[in-house]
Order: sequence, then structure tokens, then C-alpha cells
Amino acid sequence: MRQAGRYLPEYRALRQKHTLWEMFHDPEIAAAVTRMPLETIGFDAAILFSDILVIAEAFGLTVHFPEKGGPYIEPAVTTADSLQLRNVEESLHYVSRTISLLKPDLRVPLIGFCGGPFTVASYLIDRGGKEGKTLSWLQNDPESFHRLLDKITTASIAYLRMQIQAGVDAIQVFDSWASLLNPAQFETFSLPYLQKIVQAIKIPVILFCRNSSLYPQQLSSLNPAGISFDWHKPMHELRTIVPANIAIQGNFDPEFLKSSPERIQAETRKLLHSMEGDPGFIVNLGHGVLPDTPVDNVRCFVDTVKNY
Ligand code: 1CP
Repeated sequence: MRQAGRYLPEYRALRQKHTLWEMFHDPEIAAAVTRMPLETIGFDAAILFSDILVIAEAFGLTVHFPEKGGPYIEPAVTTADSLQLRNVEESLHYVSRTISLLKPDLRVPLIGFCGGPFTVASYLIDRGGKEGKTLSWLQNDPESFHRLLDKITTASIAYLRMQIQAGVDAIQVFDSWASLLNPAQFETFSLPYLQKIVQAIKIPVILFCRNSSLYPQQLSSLNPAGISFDWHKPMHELRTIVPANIAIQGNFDPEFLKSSPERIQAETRKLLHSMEGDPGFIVNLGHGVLPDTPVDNVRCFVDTVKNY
């Protein structure tokens, strides 16, 4: 969860020299950033340095990462019919190039990813749903909203297949903004599209939503390899709902890594103890590492797990 984010001084140093857009589009830089947290902290897996929004380029749209304010897409999408998929391999070739640069000497598995179709739609329409246009579209014209989600799903599957061809070992799907939906809308506008992705992808798929702990049954029904949980329910309680063949990962509040090393050690051991004997448990945060997290605290967290 955001391993290569702004908490790493070497990442911040590189960011002084390049825009975020350049860093995502330059395979040498993206590969170097992917490796950074492995060298500094020693995680058990690497997550590709990219962003869920670059897929907009497969539709001929431009993605902006301004220095202030969240990322946005131009032009904003206002009709399902206006969205035309181009050649994914050509539009996003720099992502496969990054993966090919990384794979030969990476000693841990590499996780590729894409956004959940609903979350990507929310960025294509209105900056992650921030202007309310996504929700009003799905309420006023659900039929065309489904057509939009279908097009994004087709693009996402092609994009993931390209990543797999280039060498990623597992996939995480980030449907972050599914948290904007009520339970009935979640089952209509998020879940069926996650299901299409899980069914189409033949390597392990981990599902993430911002409020996944509300939906353990629904997410388990898609039979993914794993589910990433937020911190609103204890992991051992979630495990009683999620079948043993599905791995569960989580679930500390990212704020937790800003507490003292003593507390990090104690709480991490407590979580590990509560999940003892469960081979399908992956220790993680419930969302990304926050920018002002001390690097030593992240290291303390990982070391506590490794030494348990
Ligand atoms: O220097 C900076 O300002 C960088 C911030 C940043 C980073 C590190 C952005 C802009 N994207 C990324 C990389 C990224 N994004 C990764 C690679 C792995 C890593 O670096 O550890 C991944 C997996 C993502 C996924 C992503 N991007 C999501 C889903 C996960 C989540 O956080 O919920 C979302 C919603 C985005 C959109 C996005 N890109 C960047 C930001 C700051 C945001 C969120 C903005 C918003 O709230 O709308």
C-alpha cells in the first residue's frame, strides 16, 4: 500500500527533479522508484510504480498530476459513447517497459495493478467523484453508466494482460472510491465489474476497496486470491467470514505508523498473535503509507513482522 510514496527521502529527492507525470512515463525512473522501498525497508513484494489513472491514455485522454490538488483527466468524459478504446499496448507501452526492466533482477514478486472500473470512471468524470457528477450520472442514467463501466473493464483487462505478459506476478485492483456507493449501488456498479476482472485474469488477484470491511461476503463471492481490508473490523473476525482459500491482508490504519516504535511493535505482535496459524494472512496497512510517516517506523513495522 503506497510503498514508494512521499515518506521516502530518496523518493522526495527524485521528485524535486521531475514532475510526477515524467516519473510515471519514464521506465528507468519508474523502475528505480519501484526498487526504492525494497532496498530501504525490505518488503516481501514490490508494487509497480505507476498510477491507476494512466489507463486514461488508452482512451486518448490526458492525465494531469498537478503539484497542488488531486490528479484529473482532460477532457472530462460526459457520455459513454465518446469513450473510444485505442490500442492498449501502444498507449501504455512504457508500463510494460518498466516491468521488463525490473523483472530480471528483482528478488521479490512484483505486483501489477489497475483501478476498479467504478473508481476509474469517477476520475474520468469528475476527479474521483469530488464534484458529484459520477453519482448523479449513475442515478439518472444507469444504462449508459453501465456501458461506460463495460468499456473501462475491457480496457482494464487488456491492460492487466499486458502487465502479465511483461512479467508481473500478481495483480491488485484498487476500487478505492467504491466507498462513495451505498450497498445496493456497490452490488450494481462495482462488484460485477470486479468479478469480470477476477474471472479474466489467470494470476492471483487481490481486491482492495476503501471500505472493504463492509463487504467481506460480497468480495469473497468473487473468489479472488486475496482481499485487502481496512481497519474498521478486526482481522480475526473478518477471517470467520472469508473462506480459508482466500488470503486476507491488512489492516492497520496508516496513522498507526506515526505512533511510537514501542506501540508499533506491541500492536503488530498483537495482530500477529490474533491471526496465528492462518497461512493466508498478509500483514499490511489498510490504505497507503502517509507522506509524513517516519521511515524508521515503517522499518520497525516490517522488522517486527519478520522477527515474530
Ligand atoms: O509525489 C507525489 O505526490 C506522489 C503521489 C502519488 C503516488 C506515489 C500518486 C498521485 N500516485 C502514486 C503512485 C501510486 N498510485 C501507486 C504505486 C505504488 C506506490 O507508489 O506505492 C499506486 C498503487 C497508486 C494507486 C492510486 N492512485 C489509487 C488507488 C489506491 C488509493 O490510494 O486508494 C488512487 C485513488 C490513485 C489516484 C491518485 N494518484 C495520486 C494521488 C495523490 C491520488 C489520489 C488523489 C485523490 O484523492 O483523488
